[in-house]
Amino acid sequence: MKKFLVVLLVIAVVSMVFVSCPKKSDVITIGFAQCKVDESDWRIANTRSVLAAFDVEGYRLILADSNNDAAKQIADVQGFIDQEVDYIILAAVSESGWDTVLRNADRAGIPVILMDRTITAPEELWTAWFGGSFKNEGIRAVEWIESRFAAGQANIVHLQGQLGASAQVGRTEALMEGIARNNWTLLGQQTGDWGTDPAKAVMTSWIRQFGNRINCVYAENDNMALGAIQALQEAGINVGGANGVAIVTFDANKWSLDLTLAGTVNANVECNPLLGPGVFEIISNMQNGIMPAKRSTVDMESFYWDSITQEMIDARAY
Ligand code: GYE
Repeated sequence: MKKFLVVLLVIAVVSMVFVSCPKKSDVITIGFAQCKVDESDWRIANTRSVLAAFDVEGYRLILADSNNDAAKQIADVQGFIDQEVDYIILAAVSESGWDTVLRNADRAGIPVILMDRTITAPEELWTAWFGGSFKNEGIRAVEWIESRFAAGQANIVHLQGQLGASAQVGRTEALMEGIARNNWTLLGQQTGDWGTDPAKAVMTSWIRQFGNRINCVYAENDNMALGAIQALQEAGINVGGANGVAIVTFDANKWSLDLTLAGTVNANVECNPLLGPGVFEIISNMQNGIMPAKRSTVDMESFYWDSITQEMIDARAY
C-alpha cells in the first residue's frame, strides 16, 4: 500500500511540473504560406504588408514561398504543423486540395487564417477569411464593358490568372456571365499565369489570329494587362482611350493607374493587397480570446480612364 501511495505522489508531482511549465517561449509563431512572393506587383505589396504587420515584439513570422506550386504549398503548411506554429496564414495558390492538410492543422489545434484567396475545403477547417471579393470585382469590370459596348458588339480576348486560383475563378465567372448576358464574342481565353511576358506571348498570337477584330482585353491582373498592351503597341494597334482596343484590368497598382490616367488602360478594378494589418488584428484579437468574423472583405475602388485624376493616384498607398 505504501509503495502505491509513493508512486501516486511521484505521478502527481511530475504532472504538476508539466502542466504549470510555461510555453517554451511567449513569442507567438506564425507560419505564412504565400503563393509566390514576387509573382506580381500585387503579391509583392501583399507580402510586404504581412511581413511589416508582424514585425513587432512578441511575434515571429516564418515565410514559406511556394513559387506558385500548389503541391509544395500543401507541404509548406504541413511543415508549419510539424513545427507546431501557433497560427497559419494561407494565401492559397489553388482553391482545391486543402482538406487533408487542414484536418491535420485542426487536429493539432492550429488556427488557419485564409488571406486573399478562398478555398473549397469545408469551412470548419479554417477560422477566418480576409480579402477581396473576386466575383464582385469581375462584375464591376463587366459593368464598364457594358458601358462601352452594346449587346453583341464586344469581341473579347481574356487573359486568365493562374488556373484554379480563386481570383481567377471569380473574375472569370463574372466575365462569362457578362458574355452570355450581352451576346458578346469571346475570341480567345488563356492563362497568362499572372505575368507580363507570358501574357504578351499569348496576346501576340491572338493578334496574328484575330487582328483588328479584337476590341476588348479582359486581363485578370495589371501585370498581364501590361503584356497585352506591349503586344498591341508593337503591332501598331491603337490601345485604350475612346477608340482603341479597350483594356480592362485588376489590382490598381500605382503604375497601372498612371497608364489609366494616360488613357492606355480604360478600367482598373482594385483588389487591395495591404491585408497585413487586418490579419494581424484577427490574430492579436484571438490571442485575447476574441474570435473573428468568418469572412471579412476589404473595400474595393474602381478607376476609369476618363475620370481618374493625379490626386487620386497620389493618395494611393501602393
Ligand atoms: O489580382 C494578382 C495576384 O489573389 C487578388 O493574385 C490576388 C491576385 C491578384 O497574382 O495580381
